Amino acid sequence: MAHMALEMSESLEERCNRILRDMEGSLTARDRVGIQDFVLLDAYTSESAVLDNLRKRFNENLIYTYIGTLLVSVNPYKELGIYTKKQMDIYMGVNFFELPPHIYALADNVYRTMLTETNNHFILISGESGAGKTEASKKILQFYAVSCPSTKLLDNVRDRLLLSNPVLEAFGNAKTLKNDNSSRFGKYMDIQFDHMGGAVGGHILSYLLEKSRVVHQNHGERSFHIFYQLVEGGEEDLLRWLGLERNCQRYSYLVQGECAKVSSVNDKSDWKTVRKALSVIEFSESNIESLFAIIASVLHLGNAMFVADSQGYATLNNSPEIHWLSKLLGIPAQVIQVGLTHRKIEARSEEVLSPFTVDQAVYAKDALAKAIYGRTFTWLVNELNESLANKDSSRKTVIGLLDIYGFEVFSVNSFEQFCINYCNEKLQQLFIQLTLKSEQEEYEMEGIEWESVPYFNNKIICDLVEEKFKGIISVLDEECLRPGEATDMTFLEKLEEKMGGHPHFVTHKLADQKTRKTLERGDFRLLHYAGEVTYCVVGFLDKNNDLLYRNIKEVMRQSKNAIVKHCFPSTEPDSKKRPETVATQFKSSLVGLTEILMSKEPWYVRCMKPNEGKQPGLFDDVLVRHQVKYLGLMEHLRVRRAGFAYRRRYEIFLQRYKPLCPDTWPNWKGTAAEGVECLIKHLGYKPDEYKMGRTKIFIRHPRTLFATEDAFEVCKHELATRIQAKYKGY
Ligand code: AD9
Ligand code: MG
Repeated sequence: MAHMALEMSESLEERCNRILRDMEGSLTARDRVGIQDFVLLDAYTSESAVLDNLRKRFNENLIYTYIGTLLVSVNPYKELGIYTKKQMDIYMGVNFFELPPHIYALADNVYRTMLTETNNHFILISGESGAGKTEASKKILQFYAVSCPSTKLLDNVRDRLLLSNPVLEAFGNAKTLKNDNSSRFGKYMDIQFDHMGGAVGGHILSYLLEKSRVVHQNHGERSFHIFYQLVEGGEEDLLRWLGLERNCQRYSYLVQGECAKVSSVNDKSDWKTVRKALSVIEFSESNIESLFAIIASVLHLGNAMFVADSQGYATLNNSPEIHWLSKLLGIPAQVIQVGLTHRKIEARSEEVLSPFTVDQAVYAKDALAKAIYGRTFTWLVNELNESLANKDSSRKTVIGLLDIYGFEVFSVNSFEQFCINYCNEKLQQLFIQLTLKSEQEEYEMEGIEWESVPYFNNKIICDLVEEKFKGIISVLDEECLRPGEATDMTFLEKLEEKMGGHPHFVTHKLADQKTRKTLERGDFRLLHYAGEVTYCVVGFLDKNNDLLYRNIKEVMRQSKNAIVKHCFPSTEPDSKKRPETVATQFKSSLVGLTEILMSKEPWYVRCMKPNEGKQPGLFDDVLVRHQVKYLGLMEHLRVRRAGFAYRRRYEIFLQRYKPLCPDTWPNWKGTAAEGVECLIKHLGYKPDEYKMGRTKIFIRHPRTLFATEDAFEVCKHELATRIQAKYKGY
């Protein structure tokens, strides 16, 4: 409030100058800590200057920098003590540029814009694997949890929103070589607010979980956290009931990567958090039991060993695993045994059981483990949504948080990386459409003089992957339609034949000419916007098909475990009708996501990785420069610098600020554009600070708008006092 009183005695111009001084800081401070908004950088067009500024700030533990309202964040890989309640209070309700850049400032600004404009927003958090996206999204959620109005009812919603995170992370995150807590699914979360700004509900959409991780992990990686949490942290009674030993090494599905223990992860205490969260979110005790029974079943399934009988067929005689599976899933042991060692085939309108070889049985077992886990994950998200749902039908506005798996390149990349990197291409495309492209188109449409900024449009790569009939996904689906004939290699041959001439596709034959790096037979390479990735085609067809034998589904349908029963409903279309392939489903879900996002106002957090070694204090110039390049920061900066930070339709601008000028208050008779002209003349806007378009006013710097907004607040306060005084006697 003292702050407010000070502002009231300041003129608009004085205020602008003060903010500008604060922003730029003294020259010495600026030398040391760099500039907090790249837009103010003198040599703003030079990549080296941007890099220098990032490095300077990183070395001073200043991980955040703006480009206008876009927030750039560099992962510090250490606790900085900047996410305290005190910090939240500092940033609450304060204009964006008056304090050092912070994720809280962005969160607060989005929130206040949503409240004043009563419209929907989303925050797109992007960056490669390990850059800090999930951490950023958690900080934003925590900020809202603390800063939004609170009542007993709202506190309940708040707790559920917050606790949905550890639960989802336990089931959907895992240690990879890039990140000890890597998101293996995409997450879009809407936080719903009522007209008073209270967080009243939420909704989560999840995207393509990497379920192959359940049965296989590369060296140095783990399966999903929940397995290790249960084995390490589960209470003695619970483990006994589940038939589990407290030793991850005992479980075949947990030791593929040979690193069940991770120093940065505390499975035991995480277990406690998850267990408590499930209760607060009000999962019933019986559902919680069923959930852990499923996790344990997957581990038992992984240990089931098939032995070949005299004819070479798989058998599973009396294994203890089958006993536990039977108990935990509530299915007779004999039924499970037959289900895992046979498939049903149709022979002359009759169904007969055909026995598996050991290899086939192992394959079917893994497919079942993946299906159970994947479907349980979907069930979990639905339950969380049930718990977060706001049943009240009054109008709400939302802030969406998008935190999806980041771009990743390993030494061997498979179908999963192909999907993840395709998803990142789509998000980059969305970013381009919403910022660079639409920004420039808007200037043109509004008749504002503008020198266009060239940028790399990655649409060409999105098309290469997703175009109907022609793209990689189409070719893959085509091959999946030729069971028995098509193989991963025929898929590759078709790609080479069809995409050979594409500038972003490198075949085996062309490898030397295009990138001067040879390719192994069985690989293809894509030149993504974020760098080149070599994909190994082995497993592409299989993972895209994601088939589960019909009779094993029927077995699961008999389960007495409530969640399994729910996940394998009897109404499920049977395998005679071909389900959509994984890649095609993923493609459609990304189209759906793009539509959701396009209907909202965008905000951006661009996360960067300072080094590959997850180390604090190490700033790798080459790595960061590469990210500056591919994240399109230079282009964004150029557009921002040359353009206008804010724009408002004349009608909206006039409606809000007309009390600030006696000529426009209370009623303006002329057109909205004339009213705005009159208003800003009165406010003393300088000619280079704004431009009048066809339908909107464009304001160059946010500080001008903020100063106007502050003047409006003061005016509102004065008006309220006058009204109060007038009606005092009544
Ligand atoms: V992935 O695409 O899901 O693999 P993210 O989500 O981008 O990736 P994440 O947020 O999980 O990365 O960050 C990786 C690790 O970096 C975290 O586990 C923290 O140890 C560390 N990190 C990230 N951001 C911060 C931060 N603001 N402060 C401190 C951080 N540490
Ligand atoms: Mg993540």
